[in-house]
Amino acid sequence: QMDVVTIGETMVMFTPQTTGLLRYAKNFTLSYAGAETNVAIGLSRLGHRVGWISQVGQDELGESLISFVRGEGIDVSQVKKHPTAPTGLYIKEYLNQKEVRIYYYRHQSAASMMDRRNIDTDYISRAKFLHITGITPALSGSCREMIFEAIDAAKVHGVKVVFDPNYRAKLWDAETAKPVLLEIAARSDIILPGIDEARLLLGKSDPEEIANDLFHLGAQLVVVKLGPEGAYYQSKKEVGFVAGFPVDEVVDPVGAGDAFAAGFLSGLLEGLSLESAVQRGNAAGALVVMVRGDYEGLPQRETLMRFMKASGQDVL
Ligand code: KDG
Repeated sequence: QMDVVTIGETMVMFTPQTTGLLRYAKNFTLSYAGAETNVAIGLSRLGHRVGWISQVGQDELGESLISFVRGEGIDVSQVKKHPTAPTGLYIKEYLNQKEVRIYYYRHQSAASMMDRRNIDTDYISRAKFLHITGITPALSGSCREMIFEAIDAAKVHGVKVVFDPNYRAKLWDAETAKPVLLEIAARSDIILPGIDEARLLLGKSDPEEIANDLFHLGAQLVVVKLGPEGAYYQSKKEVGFVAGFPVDEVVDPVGAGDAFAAGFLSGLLEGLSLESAVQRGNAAGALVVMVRGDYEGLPQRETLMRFMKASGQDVL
């Protein structure tokens, strides 16, 4: 029995220890980057059982990646090793204090070689939620097919599909992405778009109109993430808005959406009201942006509860 199963590529990330053009960087810190494992780590730290479907290279960095994810308490039994394609890399460049550029070295990576055969229906059927993002279908045609296969497997077994559109402009252009992301949205139960992504996908900026459009496609629950302001939610029965938590200083905004998904799903798994689940998502998001790194700030349960209590905001 599993609470959440997620699918996607996680890369080994190299972060330079100095600012300036990457060409001059000599010392790097090794870490890991992947939206889906960020969500998985967030859930695991909050005490939920999570599994990750993926593929790494048969190489040292692949071993490092698997150890890391396993170390966060995530089931890695569905992570395969590709005999020839390498583990994908993600390199950051800090041009100055404010400007960051990123470089992917993931074209034809081991994970991008995933296909339908990476999906074990039985494994997915044991979860309550299947979490997917719009990054995986951008990796390759076979990854796209795999995502639809996974969604079908979930649907057959009554596993709820949670979709974060996570549009990545470096992987595909908006015209190519749009129909694919909308097709996935149409097969998802819960959709968690950021406001900018929703604008890109639907051409609308009003959260209520966005949610209505996604309901027409077939969603049952939509949360539009509004950044530091908070999040708007809508189900068949309820609508509402939950304000974000005040943050001392935004050190690194990356990973906020993933933290939100982890906090929110954690709330749903525990049977909280929609409003409280959204609030828990907001709290996890706030905690992540106060720490440098994509997943480092993801809270343990005690940290999350303490932060919510100390915020001065009513705990819903
Ligand atoms: O959501 C944060 C991710 O963007 C980051 O961890 C890297 O998954 C990643 C990607 O593909 O850009």
